[in-house]
Amino acid sequence: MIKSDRLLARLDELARIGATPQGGVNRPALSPLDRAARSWLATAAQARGFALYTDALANLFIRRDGRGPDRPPVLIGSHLDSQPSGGRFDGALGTLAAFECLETLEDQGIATDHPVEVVAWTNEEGSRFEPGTMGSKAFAGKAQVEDWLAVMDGSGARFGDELAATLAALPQARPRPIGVPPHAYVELHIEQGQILEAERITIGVVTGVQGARWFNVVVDGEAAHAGTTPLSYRHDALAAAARLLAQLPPLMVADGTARLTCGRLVVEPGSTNVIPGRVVFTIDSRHPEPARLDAIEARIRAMAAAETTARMTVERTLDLAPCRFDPVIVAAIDQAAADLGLSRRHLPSGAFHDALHLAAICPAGMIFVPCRGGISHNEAESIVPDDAIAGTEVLLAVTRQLAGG
Ligand code: HGY
Ligand code: MN
Ligand code: MN
Repeated sequence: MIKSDRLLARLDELARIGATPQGGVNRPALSPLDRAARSWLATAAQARGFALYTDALANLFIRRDGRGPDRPPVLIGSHLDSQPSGGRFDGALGTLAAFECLETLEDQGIATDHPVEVVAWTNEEGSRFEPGTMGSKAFAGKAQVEDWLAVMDGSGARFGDELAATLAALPQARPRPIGVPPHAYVELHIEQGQILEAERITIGVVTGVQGARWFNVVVDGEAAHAGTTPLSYRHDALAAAARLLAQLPPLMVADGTARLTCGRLVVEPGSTNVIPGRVVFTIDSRHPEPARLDAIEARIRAMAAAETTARMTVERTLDLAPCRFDPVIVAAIDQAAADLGLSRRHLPSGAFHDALHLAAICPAGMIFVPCRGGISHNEAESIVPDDAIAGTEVLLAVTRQLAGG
């Protein structure tokens, strides 16, 4: 049994790092607040005698050795970075539940064949530095740190500089090569959707993750006087952007599984009496089927090409293929929930997660617990504490089974 009070207290403590007035968190990747969260967790880890490691992407690993130190570790964890108006549990629950499992193994003197390592992946959210899941993507060998060093955030800060500062801020963590293949990976996360709560189910046995693509669309029109320019002379970048964006909800009506979102739109020069000369906006496109992701992308590109009053260029900035989790891990999670007498159901993940990349290099799976109203990426995100405890008990049971303990 885990120490549920300890888990809940840690969740409250972590939520204070980057706390927002509305009860959420704003803990941008590789920011001083992210560094504070990492140091806070590292201090707790060192107090238990666990070893700390980081790699070129500043992924943080907390290790408890097994009987066979040379055996590949069972990795459990999630991420500590958050959305700007994020909730207290997205990423934090999975990271701290994993740490609670490590502490429980230590408390009870449970020896495992494989080492068990808690991981906090760098920049899962991708909201400060695009794209998301950088840490786990590079760990899975799908990208190199050099690909992103020059990426800038909205203030002009470089990813490479913030990465170096984050690594320097945790001297007690020993560097290790990136991508040491794990024996298995399991991540606990809130569902961020409405299914489990609506069906009054405690455990989501996640079968896979749907695909995700991000686009950056630049619309170049012509700034002009709002009072003197008739319609026929206008090259209104915002009107052109609006025409394309107005087509996204009909695409979701035509294909009820598609999820299309414009999360950011910047208008230049942004003056009341100037016709916008330039607009830059994002599109987040999700679907479980690659062919549908292709069709939606083709539609977006066709609409941009067909625009006559302004030039629209579409750049794809994220492309996460859908993944299915290892049946052995899925079955282990299902069985652990059953053994604990917990209600459970299989479901795919609408959100992407670091587990998507781990699934490419080792047996991987995810455990979901409900969140109230399915609300997430919102400061109002909340959970029922008993669900978090139940999810952590399932994570512990699966970890022990995979690690041989
Ligand atoms: O955007 C996502 O799906 C993840 O929650 N960051
Ligand atoms: Mn997350
Ligand atoms: Mn998230």
